[in-house]
Amino acid sequence: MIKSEYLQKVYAQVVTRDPDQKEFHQAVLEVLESLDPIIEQRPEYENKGIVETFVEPERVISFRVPWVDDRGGIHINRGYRVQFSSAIGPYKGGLRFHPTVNLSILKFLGFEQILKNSLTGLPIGGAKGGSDFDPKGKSDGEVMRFCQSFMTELSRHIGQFVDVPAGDIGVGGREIGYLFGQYRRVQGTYAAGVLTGKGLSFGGSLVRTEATGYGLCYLTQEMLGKMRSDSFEGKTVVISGSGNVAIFATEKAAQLGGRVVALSDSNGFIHDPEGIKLDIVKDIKLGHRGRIREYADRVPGSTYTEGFRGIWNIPCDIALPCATQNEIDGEMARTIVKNGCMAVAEGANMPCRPEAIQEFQHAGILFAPAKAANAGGVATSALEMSQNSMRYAWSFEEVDRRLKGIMVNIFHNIYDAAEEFGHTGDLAMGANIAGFKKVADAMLTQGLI
Ligand code: NDP
Ligand code: 2IT
Repeated sequence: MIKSEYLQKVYAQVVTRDPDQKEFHQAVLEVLESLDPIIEQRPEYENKGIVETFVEPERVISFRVPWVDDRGGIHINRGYRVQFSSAIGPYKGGLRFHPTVNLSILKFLGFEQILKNSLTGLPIGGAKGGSDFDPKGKSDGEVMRFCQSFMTELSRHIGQFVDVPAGDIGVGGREIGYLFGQYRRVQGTYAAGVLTGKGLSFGGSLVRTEATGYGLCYLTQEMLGKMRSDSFEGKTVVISGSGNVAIFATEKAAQLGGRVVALSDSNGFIHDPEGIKLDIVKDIKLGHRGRIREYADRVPGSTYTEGFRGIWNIPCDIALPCATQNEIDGEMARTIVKNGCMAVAEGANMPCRPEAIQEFQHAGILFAPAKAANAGGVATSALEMSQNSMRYAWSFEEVDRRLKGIMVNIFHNIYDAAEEFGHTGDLAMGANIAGFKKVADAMLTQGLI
């Protein structure tokens, strides 16, 4: 519930302006509910109209993406880039290729990205983009032609000092390679810093592939240490999804002594009580883009169950949702609590519905919100931009050390912000306040309005 009349008015206007953008409303409400104490303390935010400016994207670009399939059939998809905020740096955020993509989802993701990027402590603004293109079942040639067409149009709107896209759902190293190739071709310039998540031979950074999942575990480990004097050691971990974030969260959780027993995709989930064998998952997912059900055919003692929601019935000490938004509702959250879970950290963006977060907080379970917990991906993207500017590449150990330092800092920053405003332990509130304050002060100082 929002208390401040000013924030209530801002939220009402967001809903009235775009009544159908449910995911965007959800993300805005979750943030505004946290801002009451800081709005009370800093009346200039209201007097200068900071919050109503903050919730309106600086620019929304929508474009046609025509492409030809392997049989000569013509397809038209829709492409978008939401350039939400450039108050503290060039627009920065991923591209999502998934049939569900629409403006509501991209605006929620772009909005969250502003706060997340602010929390990294690095100079990057917030953006998100993508297309309703479905890469599943498409040949490499089809994906390449789609990416080329997408970038032909997007290229006029981005640049290493303007807007720097990266990957997200459905966009990994293969897609970034095709997108970069087309950017280079149409612009006639080698500006490596225009995209992140690039291949290592053309300006990519070591650790970027692993960064979101590793960063999630570094922050979770710090949270367990500071708030429970505990760690991953000996813990049972359930991770949803089996894409980039889930795979490298599994790797790091296991390195830290945890036992990951379940993974999922949008069709179903696997359960391996002995601990997931990650080399087999990598072979299935990264080797030939297969489905997670193959795991159960290859590993005796493991099972596959249809339906991705059932994964949260498996008891665990630590839950890391790493698939997509709104996958954990109130009922699943109650099951997770009942089964004795001690910590939930969001690897995906907004995987927990508001009722679920309430369940965790009421039960006294540790909860690390996405904008802090999964910030390792974009933070390492910013490290990739730094290396591109220097025309230099750091070692794996160097980037990993910096990533870990950033995640530990984020944890302490959000913990301290929650404490300062009288809500010790409420990391969701701490993340919203700390992320917002930096951007709001930059807006005030620059006289953006
Ligand atoms: P991938 O495309 O690599 O993997 C996505 C995974 O989530 C797949 O297992 C996919 O299953 C599953 N999934 C996607 N959509 C749905 C759905 N509607 N219902 C159920 N399962 C679904 O993406 P990432 O791992 O990169 O992204 C996962 C999450 O992490 C997203 O929320 C993303 O925004 C967030 N994130 C990603 C970062 C990155 O650096 N990549 C950084 C920070 C956050 P299937 O194969 O069946 O579609
Ligand atoms: O949600 C996210 O933070 C990402 N998909 C990564 C964005 C980036 O620019 O690396």
